[in-house]
Amino acid sequence: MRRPFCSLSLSLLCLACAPTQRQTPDAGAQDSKPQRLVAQVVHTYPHDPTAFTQGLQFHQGQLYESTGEKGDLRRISLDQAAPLWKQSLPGVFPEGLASDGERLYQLTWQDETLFVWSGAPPAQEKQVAYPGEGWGLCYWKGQLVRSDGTATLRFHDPKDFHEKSQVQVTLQGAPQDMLNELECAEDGVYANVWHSSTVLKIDYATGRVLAVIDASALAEAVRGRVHSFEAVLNGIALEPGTNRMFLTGKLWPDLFEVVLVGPA
Ligand code: DDQ
Ligand code: CA
Repeated sequence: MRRPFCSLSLSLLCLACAPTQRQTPDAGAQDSKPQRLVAQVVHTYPHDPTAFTQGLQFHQGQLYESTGEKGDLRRISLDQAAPLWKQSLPGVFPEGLASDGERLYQLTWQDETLFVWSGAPPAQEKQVAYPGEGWGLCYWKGQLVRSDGTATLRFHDPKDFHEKSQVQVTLQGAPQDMLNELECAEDGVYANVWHSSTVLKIDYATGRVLAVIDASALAEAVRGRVHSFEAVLNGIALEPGTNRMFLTGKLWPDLFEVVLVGPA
């Protein structure tokens, strides 16, 4: 819902307003068609097949993973499946993981607790309570972007995690829910669609889906080596500097480096 009151110049009074819902005037059925891309595997690396991947994130030159179910934060490498370091988080179900370069931010699914980590190895600096579910998380231009299983992306202030604004994700006018792991890129946010082999690339400002990425070759590559209905594509990380893209899945034995190409 748009809040006309907030768009008035009475900005002081607007401090009390709920998060702003951003919309473009022409959002709707006339949305331009998204790009159709395919994720092609260029390298295959080992991944711990017991890791219920909920977040994949480069931080200070290292690769980190948040795992759900049993739950931990771990530092991993492309050379081996076993984590190089990990800290268990008993009693919670960890989810999305983001880095602002200085800290790691880790969501929980239904525990309404955000873990904030700093230092190397990371130490828990604080926990922040928030309402609702936590699915995916990434950091973009001073804000943490959160998915919660709905078609809404929420933008939070990293300082106290209060929600500043939100945007609805649409594909040619149709809301897209089940957005799970996220990765913030310069020109859009990548989102895994839960229980699918599809990754969406979404415009930050309008929520429009810019690209639909078919990552089914990856699910195909692990087929026969995963044994759970919940072993689905989840985990996207872009390497700062090189911009290499890595994708994996929950309980998958492989972590893939991919390139995105147009369909043949
Ligand atoms: N979420 O990632 C979609 C937010 C939550 C997934 C929870 C899946 C059920 C966990 C049961 C564990 C079975 C191995
Ligand atoms: Ca990520």
